Amino acid sequence: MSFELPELSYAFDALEPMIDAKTMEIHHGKHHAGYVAKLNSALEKYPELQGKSVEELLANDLEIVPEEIRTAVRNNGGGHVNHSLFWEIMAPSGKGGNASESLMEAMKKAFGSGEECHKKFVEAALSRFGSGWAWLVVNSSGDLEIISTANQDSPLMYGKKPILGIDVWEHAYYLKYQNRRQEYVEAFVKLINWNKVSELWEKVKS
Ligand code: MN3
Repeated sequence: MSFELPELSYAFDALEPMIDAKTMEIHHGKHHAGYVAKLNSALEKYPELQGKSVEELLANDLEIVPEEIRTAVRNNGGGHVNHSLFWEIMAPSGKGGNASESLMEAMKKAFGSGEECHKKFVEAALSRFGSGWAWLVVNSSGDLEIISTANQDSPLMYGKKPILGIDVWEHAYYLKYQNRRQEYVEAFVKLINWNKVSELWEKVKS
């Protein structure tokens, strides 16, 4: 069994004008597809790992993955799982709904308010130096936390479950925004699929 590129649930141009169709097409069809292909190729010599989920491979800093392919699985398994989540937690503008009552309560508990959570998330996305991600995760105590990771590292490697994430690699925004990461981050926030994030929260917390 090998990993597969998930289909998008919307068209490449559905997130316009915040994220342009060309960026979506290349990001999904070239970058994400590349992570999937390289992950499968890294696992070729290790049939015993091929039945594992990507979450199992990445858990505990990839402890079950042999040294020889650990970097490849870290980068490409991380790339696969990160992007799979990324596509799901965006929705065409105005269609993403709102955070559920339960998620809102958790935000208040962790950050004081929904606005403060939002602010910390944006700060994490802007302050990540170079390529990486900013995340809203559920930690091992079941509380929300904002973190950022370098490259394609997934919060799953550190025992944290992501329910929202933004890709701040330049490939995610360069065609439209060039070096203006802040404009991209502000646009992304308008695309968050809060219905989906709330659903993930329900799943992870139980
Ligand atoms: Mn990307």
